[in-house]
Amino acid sequence: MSNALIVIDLQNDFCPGGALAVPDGEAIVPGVNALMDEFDSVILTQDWHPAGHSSFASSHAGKAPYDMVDMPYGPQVLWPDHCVQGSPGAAFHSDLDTTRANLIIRKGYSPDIDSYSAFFENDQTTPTGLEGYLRTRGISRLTLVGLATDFCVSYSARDAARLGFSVTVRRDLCRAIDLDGSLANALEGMAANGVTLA
Ligand code: VGL
Ligand code: ZN
Repeated sequence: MSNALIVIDLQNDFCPGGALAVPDGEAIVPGVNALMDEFDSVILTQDWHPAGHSSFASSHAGKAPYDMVDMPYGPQVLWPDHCVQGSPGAAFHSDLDTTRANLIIRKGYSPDIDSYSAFFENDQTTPTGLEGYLRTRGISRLTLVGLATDFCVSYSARDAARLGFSVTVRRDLCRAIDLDGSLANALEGMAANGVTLA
């Protein structure tokens, strides 16, 4: 049974200077690069939204970033425009070692639905295909690192645990947005759902 390192959204827009900067986000890059050699497979995720995506506040008249809206699939935080397909902000941080990656999985490309998790879009049912990739390659143990702890890392970790993978989140190699207690909620939710926080 092999293991994989899943690096979540280590992209320019989530690093200082980016459109949706996660405080201290770029600080994890050297540690993430160094960890890659300990894994059979390295998988990168890339937030990849079309312009005018429904998760952008700019797509909703009268709304501002970090407001909430009700989508058909449930409540959704509205974000600044970020990770627009093909833009410099959507590119991986330039110091991230992408050469070791076996798979790059893009998410959030459907105009009407966001996708925090690397496994399912925010309706919690539309798959990204990552589960099939891991199962067909016999990968059962996952370690997650990246941005942001309380959104894409947490949603991915919980889905992975629910699907039966053995999941560890390296907290020292993640950074959080922390919106209204979202970090505490995410840590509690991951721990309660069988994710190992290391
Ligand atoms: C993320 C908000 C919007 C993340 C992505 O990578 O955690 N957060 N899109
Ligand atoms: Zn996004």
